[in-house]
Amino acid sequence: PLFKMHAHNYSTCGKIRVVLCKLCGSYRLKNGCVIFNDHLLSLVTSGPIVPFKLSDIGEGIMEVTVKEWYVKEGDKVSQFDSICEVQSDKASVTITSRYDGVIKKLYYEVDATALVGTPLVDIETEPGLEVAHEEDVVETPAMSNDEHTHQEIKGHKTQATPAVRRLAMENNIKLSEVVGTGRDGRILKEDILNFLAKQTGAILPPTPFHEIQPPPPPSPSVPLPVISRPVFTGKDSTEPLKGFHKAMVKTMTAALKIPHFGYKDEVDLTRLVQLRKELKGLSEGRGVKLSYMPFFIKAASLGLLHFPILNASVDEAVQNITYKASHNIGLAMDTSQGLLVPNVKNVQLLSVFEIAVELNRMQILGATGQLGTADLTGGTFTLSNIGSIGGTYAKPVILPPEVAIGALGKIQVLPRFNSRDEVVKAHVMNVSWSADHRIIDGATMARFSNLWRDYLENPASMVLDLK
Ligand code: CAO
Repeated sequence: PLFKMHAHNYSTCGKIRVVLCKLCGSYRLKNGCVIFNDHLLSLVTSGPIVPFKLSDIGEGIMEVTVKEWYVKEGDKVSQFDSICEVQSDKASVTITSRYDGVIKKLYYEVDATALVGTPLVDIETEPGLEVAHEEDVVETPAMSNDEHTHQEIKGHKTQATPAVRRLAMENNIKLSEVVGTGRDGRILKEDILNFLAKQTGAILPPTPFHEIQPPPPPSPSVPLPVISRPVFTGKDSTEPLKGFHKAMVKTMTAALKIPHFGYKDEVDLTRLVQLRKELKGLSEGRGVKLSYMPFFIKAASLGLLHFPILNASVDEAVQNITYKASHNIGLAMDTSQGLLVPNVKNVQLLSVFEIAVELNRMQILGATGQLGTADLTGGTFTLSNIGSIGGTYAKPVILPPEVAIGALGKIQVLPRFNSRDEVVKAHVMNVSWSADHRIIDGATMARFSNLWRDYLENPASMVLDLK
C-alpha cells in the first residue's frame, strides 16, 4: 500500500546500478524490477525516451552534414557506441552515444544538415537509468581518425579514448581531475591507473617502455585520389555547397583581403634526389614511405627558426602579431573530400623520418576521408606540393591567420650549368611563396627562401642543425 501511495523518489545507491526510493525504501534494479520488502513487485520494461542532441563541437561550428548513420530505429546501443558520422566545414566527427538504450527515432536523412543543439536521435533509455537534464547533456564527439574524444569540463579540455573514459567512469574518477601525460595532455590508461593507485596506495608495475612503432606501410588497398571519369548528364544541376567546400569559401574569401606578396625561385634538388634514393629503402624497411615532402617540411622549420615572423599570426584588426612557438607545418592535401590542409605538429622537434611517419598517417586518413579536427587545426605555416600532380609555378593563397605559404612545382630533369660552366643534368624544382605584405617584406621572404633552398640543395647541411 505504501508502495502504491506515492510517486517514487528514486536516487542512485552507491556505485552500483540500483536506485532506492527514499520514501518507501523500495529498490529498482537496472533491469526494471522493483523490490519492496524482499518481494519482486513489478517489471518496468523501458526507461524515459531522451532526445540526444548534437552538442557544440567547438571551433564555432553551428551546423554539420550527416554523412552516415551507424544505427537504425530499433537498434540497441550502449554508451560510446557510434551513432553517426557528421561532417562540419572543418572535420569529420563520429558522434557516440551517451546512453544504453534503444534508438527510437532518427531525426535526419543522410546528407541533411543538422544544427548544433537540436536532437539527432531519440533513445529509449534503460529502466532505472538516471538521465541527466537536457541542459547537462554534453555529448562527446569522437574524432574519427584516432577515436579520441574531447570534452569540455568546466572550461578544462580533456582528451581520452572511449576505453579510457569507460575505465574512469567505472572507477568513479572525474577526467577533469586527472593529469594526462599523453600527447597534447591526452589522458592515457596509465594516467587513470596511476590516479587510482595514488588514491588507494597501490603500487603499480612500471610502465613498459614503448618503442615508437612506425605505422604499417600504406596499404595498396587504400584508394588514392584518381582522375574521375568524364561525366555528361545533358542537363544543368545545382546543389548547395556543404562541408569542406563551405570552409574553403570562408577561408579563401578572408585570405584575399590580405595583400599578398609573391616570390619565386628555382631549387636544384640533384643532391636531395640522390639522398632520398639512398634513404628510401631504409625508410620502407621501417614501414614508412619517404617522399621529398618531409625534407621540404624540415628545411622550412629550420628556416623558420631564423625567420620567426613567417611562423606568426596577426589578429583580425592587424594590431598584434603573435610569434608561434610550435612549427605546425600544414601541407595542402588532395584528398577524397577535396583540398584539406592537415598540419604536422611541432616539426621543430621532429626528425625527417618522424615527419614522414606523420605524413604517411595523414595521407591514409586523407584518402579515406577521416582527417579530424586535431590534424586540421592549429597550423602555423603551409607548404603545397602541387608538383606531385604537375605544374611548375603556382600562386598560393595564404591560410589566415597564417602569414606565409609556399607552393612547390614538379621536379624536372633540366640542363643547367655547373660551377665549371659545363652543362649538367639537374633535378630542378620551382618554389612560389606568398606572404602577407602587411607585415612581411620582400627581403625577409627572399632571405628565408634562400636559406630553405640552401638546406635542400645541400641536404647534408641540415644534419648540422638537427636537434
Ligand atoms: N615533383 C616530382 N615528383 C614528386 C613531387 C614533385 N614536386 N612531389 C612528390 N613527388 C613524387 C614522390 O616523391 C612520390 O614518388 P615515389 O613514388 O618515387 O616516392 C610520388 O610523387 C607520389 O608522392 P605523394 O603525393 O604520395 O607524396 P608527397 O609526400 O610527395 O605528397 C601530398 C603528399 C599530400 C602533398 C600530395 O599527395 C598531395 O596531395 N599533393 C597535392 C597538393 C595540392 O592539391 N595542392 C594544391 C593546393 S591549392 O588548391
